[in-house]
Amino acid sequence: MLQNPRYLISLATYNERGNLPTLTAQIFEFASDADILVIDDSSPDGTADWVEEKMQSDSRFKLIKRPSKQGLGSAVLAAIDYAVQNDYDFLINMDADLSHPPRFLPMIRSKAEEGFDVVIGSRYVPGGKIEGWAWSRRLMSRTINLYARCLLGLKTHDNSGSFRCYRTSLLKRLEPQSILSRGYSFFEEILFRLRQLGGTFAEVPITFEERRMGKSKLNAKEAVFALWILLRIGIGRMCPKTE
Ligand SMILES: Nc1nc2c(ncn2[C@@H]2O[C@H](COP(=O)(O)OP(=O)(O)OP(=O)(O)O)[C@@H](O)[C@H]2O)c(=O)[nH]1
Ligand SMILES: [Mg+2]
Repeated sequence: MLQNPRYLISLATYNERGNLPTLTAQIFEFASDADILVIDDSSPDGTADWVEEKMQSDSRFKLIKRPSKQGLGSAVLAAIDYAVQNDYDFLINMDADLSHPPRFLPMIRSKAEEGFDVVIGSRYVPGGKIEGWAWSRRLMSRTINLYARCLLGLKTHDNSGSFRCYRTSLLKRLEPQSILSRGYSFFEEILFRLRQLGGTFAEVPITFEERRMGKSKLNAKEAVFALWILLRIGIGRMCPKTE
């Protein structure tokens, strides 16, 4: 077992300045020993400026500032690279819109420290909940999960949520060029790739809370593109190329 494992918590942001002060304060309430990495795509609302100011007085804040909006999946890939390069033992990813309550961090960490390589903060295991979603949004999310389970052969129940802890020793073995997704299909795809590498998975129930401030970045074009990428990966799995 790891003694005092090092945790990096990654937050991909695009116009989340209004949410970050509350979110980061809550994260440190439940995980004061962790560092927080914000991956910001030059948000027009000045999210990165707020992080830069915090970095002056608190060395636990880290920032990757990218020149343009490049997709949520690519932001998490940048966080994976940072966690591996800087020798963290675990990477925990969360959305920055307060949908992933930090009170679940201790439970997720203890499961990871039990030995699981990937711990999913799950809406779809007993005890998991979603607050604030209309039935149509619930149906869409359930359908995407079923689609991903069938196409990619995943055994876990919440494959589209991003609140997860990854063991970096497993992430090190990923070949970043093998990952096709740059957007929202990243979360299903990385589970598929890590499963191929023999990773072990656990799901702990969380309550997902709909964002109260700021706007969603998920649009129809991104959603359709995500479905297309998953279909391509699924076809590749079912019809492997023979040389
Ligand atoms: N750096 C970066 N962050 C992004 C990008 N797209 C989304 N995000 C962030 O990723 C997180 C999840 O995005 P949301 O817009 O909340 O997407 P969602 O949770 O699927 O959709 P909602 O439930 O409607 O909020 C938020 O913290 C966003 O700010 C991107 O292109 N680049
Ligand atoms: Mg959200």
